[in-house]
Amino acid sequence: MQLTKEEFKKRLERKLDNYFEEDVKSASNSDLYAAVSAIVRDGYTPQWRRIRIAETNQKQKQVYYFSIEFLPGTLLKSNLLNLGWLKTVREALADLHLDLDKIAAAEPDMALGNGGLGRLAAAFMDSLASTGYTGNGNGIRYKYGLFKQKFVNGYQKELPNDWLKKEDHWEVRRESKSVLVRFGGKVNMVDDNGWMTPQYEGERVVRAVPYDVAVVGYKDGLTNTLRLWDAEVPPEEELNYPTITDRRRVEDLTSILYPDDSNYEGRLLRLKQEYFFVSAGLQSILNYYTKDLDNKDLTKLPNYVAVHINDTHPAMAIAELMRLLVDEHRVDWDTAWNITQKVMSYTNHTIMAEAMEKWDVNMMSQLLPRIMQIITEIDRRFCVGLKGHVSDDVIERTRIIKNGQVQMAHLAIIGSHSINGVAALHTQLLETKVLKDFYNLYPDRFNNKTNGITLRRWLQIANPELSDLLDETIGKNWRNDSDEMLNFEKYYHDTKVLHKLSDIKLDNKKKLAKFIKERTGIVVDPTAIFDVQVKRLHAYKRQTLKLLHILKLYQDLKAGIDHPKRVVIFGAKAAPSYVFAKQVIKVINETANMINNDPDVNDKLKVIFLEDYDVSLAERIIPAADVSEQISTTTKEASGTSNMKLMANGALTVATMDGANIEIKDAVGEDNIFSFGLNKDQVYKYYAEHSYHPREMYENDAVMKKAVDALIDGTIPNCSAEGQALFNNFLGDNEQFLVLADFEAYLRAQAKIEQTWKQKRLWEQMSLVNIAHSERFDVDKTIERYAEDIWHLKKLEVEKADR
Ligand code: C3B
Repeated sequence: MQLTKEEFKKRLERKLDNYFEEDVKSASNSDLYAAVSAIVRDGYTPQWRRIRIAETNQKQKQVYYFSIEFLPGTLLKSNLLNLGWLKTVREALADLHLDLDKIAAAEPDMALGNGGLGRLAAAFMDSLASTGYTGNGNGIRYKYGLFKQKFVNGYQKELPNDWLKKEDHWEVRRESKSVLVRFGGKVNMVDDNGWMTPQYEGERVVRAVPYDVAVVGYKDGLTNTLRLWDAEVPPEEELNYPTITDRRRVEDLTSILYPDDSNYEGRLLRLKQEYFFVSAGLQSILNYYTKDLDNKDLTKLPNYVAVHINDTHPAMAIAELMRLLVDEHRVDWDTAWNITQKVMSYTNHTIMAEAMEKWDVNMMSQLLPRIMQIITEIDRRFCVGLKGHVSDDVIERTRIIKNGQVQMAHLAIIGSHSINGVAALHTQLLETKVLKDFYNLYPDRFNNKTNGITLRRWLQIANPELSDLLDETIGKNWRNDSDEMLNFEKYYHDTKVLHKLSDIKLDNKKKLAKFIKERTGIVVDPTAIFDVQVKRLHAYKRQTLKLLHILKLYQDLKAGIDHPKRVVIFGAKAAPSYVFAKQVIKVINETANMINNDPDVNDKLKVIFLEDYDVSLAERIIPAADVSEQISTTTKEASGTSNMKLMANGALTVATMDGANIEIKDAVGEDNIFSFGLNKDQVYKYYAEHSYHPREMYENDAVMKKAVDALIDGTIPNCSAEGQALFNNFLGDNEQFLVLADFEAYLRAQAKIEQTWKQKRLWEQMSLVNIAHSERFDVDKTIERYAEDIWHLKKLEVEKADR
């Protein structure tokens, strides 16, 4: 639907008047945000409804993406862009002396995710709608999103993120779609007319109420649904929850997102959360299938429904679908298993052992007695089926229940028809190392789907100036078809375009410098190299290697050795219980404090650790980056996605050959990336031979020794304990992230960066090549591959007028 500026202004006045009895002059940004988002909602709601009707009529297959995290960030600008209204609304507001960016900043981030995994899930939602596939998100409506990070004396402090304090403007409560979820109690199997049926005793019943968020596709796209479940006391069960404490226990089920993205904690509650959203989601799918689609034949379910298990957190979906089919719909086991395997597919997002979920059999039996029975039966049949075909060792290694624990990855693999990794190297490591036994059993189930990013958010919204330059050079169609971005490479020798590119970057850096000044009081020079590392804080991501580089630069500058000006920018949250990660934050903050206040260094080097990194902050930092730090220990970063966002915004990558960095190198060519460090074979050799002896490296390399010693020789004030902890870690033979092994190569790569920086034109040319080739990581391409290879979806046919 088209919207004119005049029409928008009229609607704005009306909304402000109705909601707040305000006018445009007196309204606060928060009022204006509420009014503009209401206009947007009015814009998409009719099509949202019409598309749901079309879905029911056409009965096409739909995918349900089950994920314990979704990290969309803010939605106002994204919905405006996708409706095709962004420009009109921006201009209409400007006519009224209002700034869309300021109004949009009043929206709290929907931070229902920790990092890459949750952000990818949100990008997939946007992409499914934009490419025209019916895809639904299924997750949890956490009352508190990922914690707000504050630094106090350099230490990370975590504060609650009460994002729902103000009303959320995008969600719609759909009480009529509520379902009941059962926990605990006893289960007895009784014969009911020849069908063994569970009888529950003493269980607790919780009501799952869905809140639907519209996912507005780009331009001619669909409007899909992200369904987030909240837990309530069922009205008919009120007597069973007589006290406030009883009630709170139910509501607490959905109150917090666990801030641990590769370890898990709060075990029992986490297990409850996992079952809660999986059961609610599957029940609502079956309700839709049997009632709305009026389909009684459950053997046809795989023709209509694909359920995707995003990492192992929703893996119980396999047992829960079996329960629903066998217990509630009386489908025999073999048929139900066949249906389940065809419906389910699973993505693995990490090979870090601590992130492979395992649940205690006793805990699961108490909390989910029927599910535990079903998993036991799946495990039994798996073992029986393999007996005699493979060695007993293989069966022992691959079975689901082992040593009193339920291996969730094994359940996910055994119950799915597709298992994918998230970058070529990652998938290769799954097949040849981590899941090798399974790959031997089911080679056809394994496939790779390299991650992607939404260029709509990371270019069109976050970097409008660069987007305009693309329009002016290659034409506007790249906004619909990212392949066209490759044409940007034709401007490799175009001085005017190269200059423009550099002006745009400088402009973005000035904006970020202003923001840094407002946030931290620190003045940074926008002409310096903006060197960016933004991602969760983890030992394997090696913010520590960056720290050692900073210390080396500092020591050089103190000794009169010159370097081009550099501003190092970090954004990273550490899991609250992750002691080492928090020590790293403290040491970086104290190092930053020391350097930023040292007159000897002047403004040659600045270190800025911005608090509370989230999607909105990423949108400010990424367009202003010159250098993208992707320096994880090779084999450890499954894919990475900040690498793709930074590349699309013209930053040059310094990278180990890990995760999707390898594919970035393939795309841009060796000359347009700064690659360094151990390859995967060297890393595995260290592990296999126990031959990593960092102390020898340290003793034999004076430069390394000096940088590492700065951690303990009193150079950095106020962090002797934390400095010592890092020092001990670096020098231990069991330091599995091999930081010192890559130190020298990293310094060489950084020296090359400095030389290249001095060749302005070459830098701009490399930047241009990176932008052009970021089309390879357009999430729409990733989604097309999932839709075709895994989910077998067709696009929904919708009349233009219905969109
Ligand atoms: C992340 C991985 O660490 C990244 O390499 C990857 O790009 C993203 O997932 C998306 O695939 N990841 C995460 O954020 N949380 C986990 N629990 C596991 C992986």
